[in-house]
Amino acid sequence: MGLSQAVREAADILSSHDKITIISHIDADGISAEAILASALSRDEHDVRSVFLRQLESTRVSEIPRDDSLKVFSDLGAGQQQLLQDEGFSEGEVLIVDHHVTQPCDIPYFQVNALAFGHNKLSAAGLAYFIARAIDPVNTDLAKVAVVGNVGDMMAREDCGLIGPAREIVDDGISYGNIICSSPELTTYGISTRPLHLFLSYSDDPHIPGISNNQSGAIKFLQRLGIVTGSQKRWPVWEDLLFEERRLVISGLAQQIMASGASLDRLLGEVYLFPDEQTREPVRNASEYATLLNACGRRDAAHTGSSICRGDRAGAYKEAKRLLSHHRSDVGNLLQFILDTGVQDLSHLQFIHVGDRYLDTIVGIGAGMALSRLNRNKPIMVMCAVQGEPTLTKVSMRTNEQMVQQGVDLQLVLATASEEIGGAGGGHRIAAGAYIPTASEEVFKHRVNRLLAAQYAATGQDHR
Ligand SMILES: [Mn+2]
Repeated sequence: MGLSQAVREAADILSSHDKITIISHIDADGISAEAILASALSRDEHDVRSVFLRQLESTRVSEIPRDDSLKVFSDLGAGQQQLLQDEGFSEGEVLIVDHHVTQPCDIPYFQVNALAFGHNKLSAAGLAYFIARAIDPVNTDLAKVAVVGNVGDMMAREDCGLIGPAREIVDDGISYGNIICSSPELTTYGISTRPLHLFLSYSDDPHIPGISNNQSGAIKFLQRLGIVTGSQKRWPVWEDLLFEERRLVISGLAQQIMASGASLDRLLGEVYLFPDEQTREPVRNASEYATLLNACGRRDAAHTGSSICRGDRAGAYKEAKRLLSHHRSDVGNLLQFILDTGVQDLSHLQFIHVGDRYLDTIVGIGAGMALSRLNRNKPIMVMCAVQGEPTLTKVSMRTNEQMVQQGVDLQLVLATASEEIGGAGGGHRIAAGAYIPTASEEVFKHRVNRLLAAQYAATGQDHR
């Protein structure tokens, strides 16, 4: 069976059920996937309810209603099929729409899994979109939400744009008229809302000498090009600049990067803009939209994020922006804490434990931001306490594209090291997380350090 056949079959299963419960993940991809499925099904007059879960685990199963509805697991489920079986979910009441590694199980639950068809750059929201489109082509307006989910799950990161089936979704949105693909465009985060000098100074993939993490350097650079004056009352955002001004900035940045001998590869790519949204709003482009959804999900407000995906630009949107500003200030405080406290250095790892000061759902973001301001040649690991789980420690790791090219694979490191001590972990090569027993923290970090050393050694690129 190919992807399109699985999608067709899933659409038929959905169409044949009146009552449907969607169980989805709380991140941007999970929220987008849920919103797409729920929109398509409501339009088709099904009775739909949704439950959002941070993780599908035994302590959370009670949140899934035990009734005669079809249970659609989206952005989760593939890796927890044994649990579904143990909990007594029958084959006929389950549909899995996921893109995570599948777990073998006796009951052959029907799943549409991107990985199973060889697509590792297609997220759950992308699959949900194809299913929605198969239910009714009228749902092509939802391509926009699917692009947000894919970008939120970093599907565009490695290739500086979406590829394969995910790129087909972009084309649907372009034809429908609610997506503009801007290319070649700066891939830096924050084109719609970030004041220009901050936008440039936060840009660190690739690292731009004299500008990345250097606000005054970024301001001087912009003044030198005549883009801003010294007495700026209101900072423009990237989207405000004229085409010629953008070209001037891009060639200036390219010169700085080339002068340092670094590669220009990741500077430019495809950026997805939404012309039906107001300028200077986070929903104006895919990556800021995804951040808004993540801020909702991380603060127990996934339903608010879903309302936004379904078009709310009033109450839910206002609430989400409030959550986003809290989220930003928490992340800022966390970053400052890491920089002020300093990291411990192991041979192949920089490490810090932030205790119970911050939400465990934001430490990964803090780790990513800290990495570019610390040693950019060693992966960073941040540990923190988990609220309400005194015996559990959350681990977040981040690295960068350069280290990935040298053989670093954080998903493999964390999955291996956590499994050995009875924890669980996974993610991507560049960003991964794990939950481990608090009692094993010391052993764990040294084990991770050794695994990283082995990865560098295997490619002969040990940097020490
Ligand atoms: Mn996902």
